[in-house]
Amino acid sequence: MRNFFSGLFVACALTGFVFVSACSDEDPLVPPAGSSSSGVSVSPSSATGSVSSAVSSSSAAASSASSQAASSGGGTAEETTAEPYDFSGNIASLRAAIDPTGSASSVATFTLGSPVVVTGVVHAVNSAGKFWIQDKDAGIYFYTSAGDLPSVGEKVSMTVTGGCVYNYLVEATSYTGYSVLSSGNAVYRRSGASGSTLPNALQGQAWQAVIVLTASWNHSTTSKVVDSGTGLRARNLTGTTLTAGTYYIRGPLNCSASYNYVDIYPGMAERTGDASSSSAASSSGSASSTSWSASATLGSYDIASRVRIGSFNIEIFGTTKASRPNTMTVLASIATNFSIIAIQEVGSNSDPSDSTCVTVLDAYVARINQLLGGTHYAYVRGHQYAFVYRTAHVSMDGYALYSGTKSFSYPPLAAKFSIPSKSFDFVLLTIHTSPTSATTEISYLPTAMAEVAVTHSDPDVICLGDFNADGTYYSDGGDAQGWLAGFSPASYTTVIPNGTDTTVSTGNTHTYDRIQHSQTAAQDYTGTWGVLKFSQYYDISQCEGPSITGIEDNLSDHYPVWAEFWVNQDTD
Ligand SMILES: [Ca+2]
Ligand SMILES: [Ca+2]
Ligand SMILES: [Ca+2]
Repeated sequence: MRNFFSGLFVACALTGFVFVSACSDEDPLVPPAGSSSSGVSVSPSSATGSVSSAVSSSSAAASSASSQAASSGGGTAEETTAEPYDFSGNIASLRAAIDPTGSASSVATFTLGSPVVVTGVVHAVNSAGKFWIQDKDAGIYFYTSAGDLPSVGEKVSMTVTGGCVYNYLVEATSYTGYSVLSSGNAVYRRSGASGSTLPNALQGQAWQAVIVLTASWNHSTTSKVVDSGTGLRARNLTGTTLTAGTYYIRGPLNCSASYNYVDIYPGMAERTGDASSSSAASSSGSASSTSWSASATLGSYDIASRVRIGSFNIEIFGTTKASRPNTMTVLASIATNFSIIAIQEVGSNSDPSDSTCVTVLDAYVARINQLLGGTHYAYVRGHQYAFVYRTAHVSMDGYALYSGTKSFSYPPLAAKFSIPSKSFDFVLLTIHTSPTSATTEISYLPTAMAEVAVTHSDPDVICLGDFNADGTYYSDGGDAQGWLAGFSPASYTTVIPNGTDTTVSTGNTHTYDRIQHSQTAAQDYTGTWGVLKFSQYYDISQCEGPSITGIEDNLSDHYPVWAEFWVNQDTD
């Protein structure tokens, strides 16, 4: 049998963000609100690039040093996000033990009557013994004299023995039994939006925002307004001056009697790539806000038992779309719902240049990782396709453009994946048919699926993408039939049934986007599938587009489709 994989394929490595942390001066035990100690740091830098014939991702770590914490209070601005973490670490209980009313302005350091065991993912680090953790319910600041210096992304556990409330900020002040349970965990961040208030219970949680600086901002100068409508501010605790520009910032939500703050530690302000921000509206002082919404999710899934796989035609996903920060943020947030997401129309809706694809995908995956804090996703690509995947959830065991016996307008991309330490291994084949050739090309897919099954030595083939399998392009067999014509239920499962609306347009309900799998994967399919309709999950009001801001079409003309598979039911 001929080698199906002699075609062009380009592998890309994400050289993620590299954050250089710094040391800090010893903090005063209880710092004054609004103050910041010095610290030496190097500004965050980002580097992206590609290499041939290898897929890898560099590690990135955001962490450490500088400044104190303090203060809290009645600021305004609201959470737009959900689903921070998938575990309860008892942090809400700890907060309640320290501040039973949830509103104390000051409580002197005291020994807890009953020590509280907590578990959380570290999402910001100040200095040894001083860091922020969060679980799915709550976050809290540790302000102790302990010598432990965790890294962002570590899940830590300890028994908290003391606490205080300083200027409305609830703090754990002593603990025993510190241990690191795991590392490299994702940091899910909430974001602010206008019109509502930030309850104190959100203190200590991981936050993200956009800040526009119309002038340089020294780390020792006053806080800046992030959202003039809500009073959310930012404090530059990086130890360095940030020059005028637009930044994505991420850090713990701190507070005082007057404001909520996003504290920016070293490595946690990322320039968006704007040339300058002179046109940005100024609200107070020299900063103003742009809204950044993201981080909603479909809901968590138990990765110990399931893998969620999506497919998304990101309409003409080129450098123009990639240059729109808010649109990119939502597109990146969408990817975080999936362990693997197949992308079509990377670079072009037909034949893109490799360099454009690499540029766009580097930026896309960097943004995904930025949202999560750390390097979690990587990609492989070919032609107008990519598989963006979460490296802790799946192993990518080889990929190549299809070059089998059938001819497609845009030769599909195949990749072999497996689940570490579980039985499920499978081949993904992503396709975007040429609309005018859809009938012919869809009829070729069963053959192509069989061929990549042989090539990758696994009968479990999941074919997913924009089939154009409806409307005037294709006679799908009829909505009552449910399954896609040419894919009889005896041999294939039609995951996305006829009649499902996968298009953004309100003018049709076509089922262009599909997931078909071979029958050997029936044992692996959970029966759970869906269509991610943007507005149901994300505030898209700030998403930029060619004309009108805030419409779904600015993201794509297709919705993502997805399905979940068991990770340990596979026998072939
Ligand atoms: Ca298998
Ligand atoms: Ca529609
Ligand atoms: Ca199977």
